Amino acid sequence: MRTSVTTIVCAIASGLLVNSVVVAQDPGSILAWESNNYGQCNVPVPNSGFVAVAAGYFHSLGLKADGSIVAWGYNQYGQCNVPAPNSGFVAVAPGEYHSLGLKDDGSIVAWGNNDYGQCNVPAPNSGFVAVAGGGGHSLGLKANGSIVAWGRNYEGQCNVPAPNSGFVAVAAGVYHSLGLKADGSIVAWEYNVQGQCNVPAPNSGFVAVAGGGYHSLGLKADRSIVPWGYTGYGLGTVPAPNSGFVAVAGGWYHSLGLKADGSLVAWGRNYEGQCNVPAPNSGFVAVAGGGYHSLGLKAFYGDLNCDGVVNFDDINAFVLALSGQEGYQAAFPSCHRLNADCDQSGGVDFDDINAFVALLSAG
Ligand SMILES: [Ca+2]
Ligand SMILES: [Ca+2]
Repeated sequence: MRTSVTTIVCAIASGLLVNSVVVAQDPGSILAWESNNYGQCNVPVPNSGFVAVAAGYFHSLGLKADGSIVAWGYNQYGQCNVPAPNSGFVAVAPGEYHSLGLKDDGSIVAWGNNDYGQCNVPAPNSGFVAVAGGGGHSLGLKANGSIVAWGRNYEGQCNVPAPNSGFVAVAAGVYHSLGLKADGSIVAWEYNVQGQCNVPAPNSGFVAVAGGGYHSLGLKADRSIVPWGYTGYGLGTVPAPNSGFVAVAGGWYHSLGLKADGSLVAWGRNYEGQCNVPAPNSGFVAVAGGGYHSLGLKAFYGDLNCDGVVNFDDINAFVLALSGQEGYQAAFPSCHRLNADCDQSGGVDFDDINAFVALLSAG
C-alpha cells in the first residue's frame, strides 16, 4: 500500500500531477482536486444532481438525488463497478479499495476488493441506517444503535467495545474504527499504534466523527474540530479560527472541515495539492477526503428536499431551513441546509426568500 505513495511523489517530481481539475458549477456538482493520478478527480458528466460525496484511496463516489451512485478513478478491484440495480441508495461510503452503499430498505451493498471479506455483509443484511469503510474492513450502524463490523480484523478493528449500543454515527480509518454515541462521546478501537483511538478529554459534546488514515477527527457542538492520532504533516493543528465548522472529513494524511458559510478548510499533507481548495472557496455543502485527493460538493440552491429539482415541493423544507439547523436536519437528515442560501451570501436568512422565489419561478 505504501509503495503507491512513492509512486505519487515520483509522479509529482516528474511533473505529471500539475493539472488542476475544474468542473462546471452545475447544481449539486462535485469539485475534485489533486492528486489525479488515477482519474479520481475527473467527475463523470453530467456533473449535477449530486447530494453526497465520498472518497476512497484512489477512487471517488457520488450519490445522486435519484438514488444512484456514480464511481470513478482507480478500478483495479472493481470498486467503481456499482452492482445492479444501481438505484435506491441513500448513502455512500468508501473503503480503501472497496465501496459501500446503503439502500432505502436498510440493506448494505458492498463491492470492490474483498480480500478480507469486507464486502460480505453479515446476515441479517437489514436495519442499517449508516455505513463506513476502512482499509480492509466495513462498518454498519443499525437502527437500534448497535454497530456491525466485518472484514479485516487482524488489528481488532471489528471488535466493537461493549456495550455495543447507543451509537448514532460510525466512521473508519485505515485500521481503526470509530463510533459516536447519543450522549456525545466517541468510542474508538484498534488499531491504536498512532494514538488514533485515544479520544482527547473531555470526551463529550461531539456531534460528528470522521476517520483519516491514521488519525481521527471529532466535531464538537460548539463547532470546533478536535483532531487526534497521527500528527505528522501538521494534522494535529486545526487552522485558526477553529470555529464555525458544520462537517469534518479525513483523508489519509490530510483533513478537511466545512464551515457554516460554505467554505472549506484543509490541512495536513499537501505534497499533491490536496489542501489547495479551488477558488471560489464558497458554496460547499459537503466534503470528503481520499488517499491524496479531496472532493467538495457544491450547493444546489433551492433544492431543500434534495430530490434533484427545485419546485413547490421545496417550499416547506425551505421554511424549515430558514427557522434553523436543528429542525431542518431532523426532517431532512441527508440534505444540506446551505442549499437555502439562494442569494449565495454565505448564510441562510430571510434575505434568501426573494432569491428562492426567483429560483422557483425559473424552475
Ligand atoms: Ca427539490
Ligand atoms: Ca443567504
